[in-house]
Amino acid sequence: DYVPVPEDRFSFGLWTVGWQGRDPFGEATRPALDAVEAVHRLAELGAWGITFHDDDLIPFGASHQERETQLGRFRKALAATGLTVPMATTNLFAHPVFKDGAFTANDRDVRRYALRKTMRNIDLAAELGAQTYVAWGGREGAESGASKDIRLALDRMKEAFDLLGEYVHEQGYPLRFAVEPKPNEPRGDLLLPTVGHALAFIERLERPELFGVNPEVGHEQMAGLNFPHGAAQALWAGKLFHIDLNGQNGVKYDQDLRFGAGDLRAAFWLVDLLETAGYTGPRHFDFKPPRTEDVDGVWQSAAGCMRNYLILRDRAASFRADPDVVQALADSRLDQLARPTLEPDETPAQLLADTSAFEQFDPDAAAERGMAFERLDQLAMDHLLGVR
Ligand code: 3MF
Ligand code: MG
Ligand code: MG
Ligand code: MG
Repeated sequence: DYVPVPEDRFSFGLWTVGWQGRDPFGEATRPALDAVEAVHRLAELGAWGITFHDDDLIPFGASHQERETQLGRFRKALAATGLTVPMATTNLFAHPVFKDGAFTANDRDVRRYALRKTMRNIDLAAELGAQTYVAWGGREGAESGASKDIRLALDRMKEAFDLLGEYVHEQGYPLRFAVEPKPNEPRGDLLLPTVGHALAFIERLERPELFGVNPEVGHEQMAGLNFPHGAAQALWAGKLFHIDLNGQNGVKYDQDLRFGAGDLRAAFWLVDLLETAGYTGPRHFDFKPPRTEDVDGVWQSAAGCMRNYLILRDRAASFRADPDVVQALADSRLDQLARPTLEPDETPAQLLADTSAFEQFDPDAAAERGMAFERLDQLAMDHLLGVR
């Protein structure tokens, strides 16, 4: 049971299973993973898609011939396995040229280069059938105050996304962008640090309809935020274009644990949300198999991401189907929350004229009503822990 199939729409970044375990304090603990092998292994495990940064697939600085050879091998592996490329993204953080950012680097020539690097990979993404282009600004940020004028940097960020939106529109690519927020790491402070910042920024773009968000579980949790709430607000805004699933233990460095590790309750509520809110996008894992793992451990970790999602999907469905839960939801008056506060077309004057809303309303009596949330939450815990 809990065996993933392509219909589950699970996808993995090439950089996730391919992470060699290099961290700021230590060298790689694992050999490099060939993209072709990654495609075959992921397909065998039941995944549906693979995603990549340009440089994950084609080494930075590769010649035209090397690029074509590698793309040919990759395409062949995709065709042989049926694995799809639902999303692609640009590496605008690894090469030292991006040490002060890409779209918001102080150096103008670096910004122009970053745009060209991105456009080149957008062409490839479109050619491989991707529907989403993720943009994580890993080096867009600062360590000190005067080094970055944040308002000007946001002007430059808008300029970049407007240009890319225009490009995709002109080319007629069926691609939408998903901006990935992160509060810090590798920069001391990053621009567009949370889902909320990104959503507000998107509305200032020239083609906002082409832009949504790609929230990552651990990134919001690094900021101490409630990830299911952030994902829900993105859904509410029609902006959850993509999602990075992983695990994180609270406010610390970006742990990128396999999905289900870390804050398990948040994972449960997230799966409950995605499965009940009509999210049809990829279930994309952006995790790092810990550097303690050998190659077998990498695939155990990848399989665990999908298995945990499927277990949580099952647990969330059993929670929603339980008649005691249905009753508990009513006791907690979720049905009332679903009801508009005003009557249809009710005006301010009509509300002012409704004495039951104020003059006759008894706040003390209303305050005495318990919300019964603890019983409801314990039912959720029972389902999550598998005892119901
Ligand atoms: C960093 C990330 C990134 C993005 C990736 C896709 C390397 O914390 O999460 O992964 O997800 O660049 O845009
Ligand atoms: Mg991340
Ligand atoms: Mg992360
Ligand atoms: Mg990510």
